[in-house]
Amino acid sequence: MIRLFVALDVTEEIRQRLAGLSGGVPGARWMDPASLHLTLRFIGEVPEDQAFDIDEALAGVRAPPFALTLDGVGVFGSGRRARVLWAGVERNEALNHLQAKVESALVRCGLPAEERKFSPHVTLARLKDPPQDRVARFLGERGLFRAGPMAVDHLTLYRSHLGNGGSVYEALRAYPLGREP
Ligand code: 3AM
Repeated sequence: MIRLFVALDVTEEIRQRLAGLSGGVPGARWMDPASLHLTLRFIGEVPEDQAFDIDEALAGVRAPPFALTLDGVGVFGSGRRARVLWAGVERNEALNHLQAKVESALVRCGLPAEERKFSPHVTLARLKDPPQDRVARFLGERGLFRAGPMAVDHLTLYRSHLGNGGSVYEALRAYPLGREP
């Protein structure tokens, strides 16, 4: 079985801006800047032969390239159960369109539909029982964060290797946007 997800890569310029946000929350596990990404669809564990179908399905996604802007920071979970610090994404119809195309391509190749609403973000850090005042201060101080626009011209299929020190992400294949069939 292999654990897969589909994401947009972050350009070097934006990577550096996001890396500049790290720090200030004791116990937070900050993402390695090289691993920053925007998940479009978590796939999960699939048998390797199904990965071939997924690859083919993603290669068939037709959508134009576009640009996106990162806007603000936030947290999933609240209080002591805050789990993830993230950078948000300005409302973007092209992004929603692409996500919907990826979703329908994956459902067509046999994966169960994603039940959760798409809430685009770039994970900055994972938290475990963080000091609430420090999370609040982080959000307050970084609330005006903006970066971009960033050009999006491909999707990437990632493999996630679970490990003790956190997951390691391996880019398996990139799929350019904007090709003619
Ligand atoms: O891109 P981020 O870091 O927000 O949290 C996992 C990570 O999200 C998420 O998929 C991304 C790549 O691992 N993820 C992990 N398990 C998940 C699940 N069961 C999940 N997303 C949805 N359902």
